Amino acid sequence: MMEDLFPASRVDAELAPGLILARGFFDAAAQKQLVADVKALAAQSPWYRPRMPRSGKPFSVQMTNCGALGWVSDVDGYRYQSRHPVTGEPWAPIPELAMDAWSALSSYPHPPQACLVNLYDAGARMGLHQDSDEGDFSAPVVSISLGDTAIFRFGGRSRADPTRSVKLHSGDVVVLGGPSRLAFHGVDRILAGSSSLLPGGGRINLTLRGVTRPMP
Ligand SMILES: O=C(O)CCC(=O)C(=O)O
Ligand SMILES: [Mn+2]
Repeated sequence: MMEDLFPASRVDAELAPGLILARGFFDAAAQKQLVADVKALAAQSPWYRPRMPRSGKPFSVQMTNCGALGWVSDVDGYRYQSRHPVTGEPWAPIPELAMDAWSALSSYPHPPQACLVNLYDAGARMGLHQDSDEGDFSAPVVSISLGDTAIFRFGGRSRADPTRSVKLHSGDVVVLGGPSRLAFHGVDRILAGSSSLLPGGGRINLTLRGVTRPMP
């Protein structure tokens, strides 16, 4: 399949109105620190494999969360909750470096309430979807890539809108805000062996979000 890929450059690019790609936002040292942070948070809030609503089909990605609220999916549907679905414990705090990316890139005056952490192995993918389970869309979504390169697909606010793809490398950060807050997006595939950041390969994605309307 032909992929309409943006060239990799280290400058911030507006891929669509409100859809910003901050290439190489995290340098190698920061990426290593974030991996250590994710390892630590996963010791408190372990990886688990969510299931699709209704069908109960397992996701190809493993997930955990950090922050006040975590996004979960099971046969009953998608929702945010303050406790890990398997352990019943509160989620671990959001790593400081992830908070830094939010502060630098979100242009939003409130901290994130949720951070979903996705773990992709070489065969994992994420279908085209909108991030629309939040009760309020005024905060952008800030999404951090670590490890193997992902082919990230994005389109418009309607599933039928045309899509384009871009490679997300380790250290890149994507912001879905403004007119692109509800843009469809997904991960078509992971380029196995493209990064040596994670022992054993694979990719980690941290997705920071606001969930409820902030108090005035
Ligand atoms: O892994 C990514 O880059 C995107 C993840 C995503 O869209 C999500 O978890 O909602
Ligand atoms: Mn998403």
